[in-house]
Amino acid sequence: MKVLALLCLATVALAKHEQYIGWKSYYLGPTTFEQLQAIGRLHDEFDLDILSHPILEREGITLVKPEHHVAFIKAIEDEGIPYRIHRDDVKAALDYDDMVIEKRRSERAARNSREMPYDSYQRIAVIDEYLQDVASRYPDIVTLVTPANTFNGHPIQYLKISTTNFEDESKPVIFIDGGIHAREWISPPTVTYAIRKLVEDVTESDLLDKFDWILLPVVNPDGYEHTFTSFRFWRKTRSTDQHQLSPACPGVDGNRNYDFFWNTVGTNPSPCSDTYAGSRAFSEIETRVVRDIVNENLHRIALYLTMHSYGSMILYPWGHDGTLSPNAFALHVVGIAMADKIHESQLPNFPSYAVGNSLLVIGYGAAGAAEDWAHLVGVPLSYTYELPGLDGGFNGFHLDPIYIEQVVKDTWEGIVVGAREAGELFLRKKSL
Ligand code: 0X9
Ligand code: ZN
Repeated sequence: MKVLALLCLATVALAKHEQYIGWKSYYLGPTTFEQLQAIGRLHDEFDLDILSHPILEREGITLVKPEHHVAFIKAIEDEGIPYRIHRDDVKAALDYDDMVIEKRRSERAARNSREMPYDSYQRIAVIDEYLQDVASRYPDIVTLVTPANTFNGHPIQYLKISTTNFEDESKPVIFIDGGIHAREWISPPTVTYAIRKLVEDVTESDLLDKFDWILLPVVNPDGYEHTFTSFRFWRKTRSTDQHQLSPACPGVDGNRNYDFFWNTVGTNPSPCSDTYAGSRAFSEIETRVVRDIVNENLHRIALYLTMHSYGSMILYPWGHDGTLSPNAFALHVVGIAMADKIHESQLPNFPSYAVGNSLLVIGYGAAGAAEDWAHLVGVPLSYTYELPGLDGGFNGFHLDPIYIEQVVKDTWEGIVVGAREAGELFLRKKSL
């Protein structure tokens, strides 16, 4: 019976991921900064889809389309960049992932639990329902906000968590968002887990008493849902009104759409590209929602974290040209403190976090990113987290679902330290 059920699931899964027939993925392990920069160039030349950014002496993973295999291999060999195959058959790997997800989903449905599960990646409906459920169970401290609907009409939802109904203006605000890049599936659960630790399973009550929180698990629900239903490696929004080619090539890269040196580096003018910046800054409703949250609370946001993956990095401004902000010392010290804390609980087989300026760590510049814009307008501590990916055990995923729970717990430890440090700096500044 069990075998029959798995066979049925496999048949359903096989109908999907047709787009990835012939795709392969490779590990790239640059050993010099020149090689790291060359990968940035090859990215444009071969339309690479970098799933996990390499850094010096640490491999990353890139997807390569069938038509570019031969020339791509020649180019990385010419550059002397060490490489090895990651997945020889990307479609088969994704089909297998689907099967496991579906199996976990049906087991969960049978258990009929109200808890947000961390044993698999969740569809947007599960996350939405969780936010609504928490808000209705804890009305004294939780407010559900639905500021807008996406291009495809899906509500964007976030929670405001406060013991003082957001009325105590002396409290610092911590704002965390996730899921702006649709395919980065480990991002939303780190935000929902923060909700759990602030509301349902409180072990750090100072964080609730001394701070107000804004938690937005999925900035880009249209794209996120698209990664489950149609296109696993979708990154952008799903708007079709940006360019005459947009109906054929929907979407804008949300992390190129902020009003920070918009469309100057690390973007591509074609709407068919994964790094298309849109027709103008804040063209997307999703980024406008984040913008409005920041602007409304600017006078007291002490810390902004935007959750991405993969690569185990904590990145800070300025990401377009690698220069440092006047607050770079604090950004670095708090970044290191968060990483150090994560390292205490992290499993030994996980890579340790690299902390630093976005461009200098990743090796490519990108303008229009959320972390830079938030810092520009006045958020003193603003970071992009590239959450860990880990290969092994599973098939197509870069973080096997068996590690979700571990990663969300580790990340929470980093958030705790970040919030406390940011709170201290906020109070010190106010008393000056
Ligand atoms: O390229 C991005 O948007 C981020 N990496 S990802 O793989 N998640 O797409 C990095 C953003 C780094 N921040 C800045 N460039 N400011
Ligand atoms: Zn991302």
